[in-house]
Amino acid sequence: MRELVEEVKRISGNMARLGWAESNGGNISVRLKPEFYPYFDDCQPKSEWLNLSLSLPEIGGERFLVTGTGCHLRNIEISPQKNLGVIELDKKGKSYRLLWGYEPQGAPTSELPSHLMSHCRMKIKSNNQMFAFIHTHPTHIIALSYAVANLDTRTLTKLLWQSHAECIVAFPEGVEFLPWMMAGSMDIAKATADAMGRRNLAVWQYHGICSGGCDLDEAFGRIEVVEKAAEICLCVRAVGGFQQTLSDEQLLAIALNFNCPVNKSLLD
Ligand code: 2HA
Ligand code: ZN
Repeated sequence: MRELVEEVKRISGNMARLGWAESNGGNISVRLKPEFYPYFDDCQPKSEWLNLSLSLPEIGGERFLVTGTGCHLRNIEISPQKNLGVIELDKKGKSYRLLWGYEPQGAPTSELPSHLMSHCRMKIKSNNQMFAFIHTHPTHIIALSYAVANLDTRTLTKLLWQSHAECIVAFPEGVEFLPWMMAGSMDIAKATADAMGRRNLAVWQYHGICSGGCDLDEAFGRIEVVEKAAEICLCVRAVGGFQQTLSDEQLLAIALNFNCPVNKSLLD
């Protein structure tokens, strides 16, 4: 468990220093593997059962390490017990209680519905291999969601694939584009979870990005590649626009070279 907390400290510190987590922006959750459960078996629950207004039987009874609402990610490395908590869902996945953390008091991130509903989909689609979910505010991908007209999943994915030759390998299934919805709402949670059933990345227009992975490094790495591509794309646009770009044939050749099952419907 200590190792996992160290990993969250390292990832959240990096997110803050990259400028992706201003103030209380961004949040992280990890679905705990059963090997971590004994660590909390002796903890007196620190709260009553609290209603989730959701029904998530697929992850009923499971435990999650989650960043706290209002917490600044940069402070996790300084005081993890204040800024992180471990929650446990009831067997039906309808309510949760706090087992550890958020000292002296606090609650999970305002984006908890997006996190938990996405964990549900990721668990099912990956046959129980995906455990990490990150939401954050990378500058360039947000800027791109203002700069390009009529964005949709296909347009955004292709633009990113063409802006950086490693993209099609990092996210061969594409990036879901979600038009603006209210942060923390059930609408954005449902749309994000649906996206996570199809892909591993979802861009929230004018706001940020969500990423899932087997572990935090994988989820974080995916965002790094998207953000790098968005930065390159904006640089190119700022100096007069694309004079040439990767062709569909070149993109497919890269995917083939790395044995990537590319979603061809996202190409012309
Ligand atoms: O406050 O990033 O989307 C944390 C957020 C909300
Ligand atoms: Zn946010």
